[in-house]
Amino acid sequence: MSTDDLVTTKLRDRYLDALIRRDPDTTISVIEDAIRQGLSPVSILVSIIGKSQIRVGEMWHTGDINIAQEHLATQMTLDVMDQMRQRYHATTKWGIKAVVTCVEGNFHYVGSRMIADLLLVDGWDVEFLGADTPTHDLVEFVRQGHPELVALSVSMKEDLSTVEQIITQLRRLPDAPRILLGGYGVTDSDQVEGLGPDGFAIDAYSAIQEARRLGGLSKDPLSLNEYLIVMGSRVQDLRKRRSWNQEQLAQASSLDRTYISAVENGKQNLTIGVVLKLAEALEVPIGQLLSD
Ligand code: B12
Repeated sequence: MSTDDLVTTKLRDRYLDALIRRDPDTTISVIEDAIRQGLSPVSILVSIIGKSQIRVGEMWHTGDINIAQEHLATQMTLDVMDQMRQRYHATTKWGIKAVVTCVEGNFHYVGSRMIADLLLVDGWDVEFLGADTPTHDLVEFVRQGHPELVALSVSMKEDLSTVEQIITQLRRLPDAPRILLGGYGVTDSDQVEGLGPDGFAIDAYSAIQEARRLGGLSKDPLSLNEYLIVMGSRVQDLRKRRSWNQEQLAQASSLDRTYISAVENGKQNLTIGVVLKLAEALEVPIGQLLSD
């Protein structure tokens, strides 16, 4: 196991343990540790929170915990995800709208909340409808709101006929959106293709890539310019959290103030040496400035 995997496994064990012990403070501090150690939002959501939720659900399915304990754990996780939403902000707004929802009959909404959150961080305008949205109401909602993308979450194979109905009805709309399908219930690509969505993804990593492709955005996670904008806003955010002005950061990092200003505006192509200086001055691991 690599050091990274080991770090993630330890954090996940602590997170799951806190869920089962009903200890919300520890769930939050585990995620803060994960952020400090430079894990990206998608890794935290999928590898720590998502996998723990799967374990909690399995414990309910096998009768090791009851529904009240499962509900509390899920609620604690949603609280943690709320906090993550406050923390991560999109650096670029694309002006493209996505509606994210579970199909009618599907109550497994944590995964779709993750997709909605990752799209938000990626710069989409997102309307998250949550669990069990009736097909008729969803189609009407889309007709009125004109989103460019509808992301449908399917957790059970039994829901596939509902998906077929939704796709058929959405296709009939004058301003039909692109349709992205995903979730635990749609792992068989042949079956999915038969339903005719525009895109399909089995995990959160590829979900955002697929959404970008359908939205006509660059397929690469970030171009160099976008990356510099992201890094610049991270530097600015960290500086402001210390209540420093640009001059103070310039002094702490032995750089020029005009240089700091260019960095924060995403106008400066940085060397690794400069990133190191900034990370040291801001007292964060270098990965927190660099990671995608
Ligand atoms: C937790 C859980 C529950 C909880 C849900 C709590 C909640 N509020 O979410 C409760 C206890 C309520 C529950 C109920 C039931 N469950 Co349940 N549940 C699970 C479990 C263990 C984990 C689900 C979860 O939270 N995963 C964590 C999230 C983060 O993962 P995820 O949902 O897969 O999402 C990820 C990806 O799939 C993807 N993704 C998700 N949505 C989307 C959307 C798009 C567009 C894209 C691109 C990607 C994407 O990205 C996410 C992040 O990586 C799964 C098993 C499993 N391994 O998934 C069974 C499972 C889904 N449940 C199952 C069943 C059978 C049921 C019940 C029928 C049980 C019963 N007898 O009542 C009910 C049905 C409720 C309903 N009508 O929906 C079965 C479904 C099997 C099938 N028929 O296909 C599963 C697979 C368990 C099993 N192996 O039997 N369940």
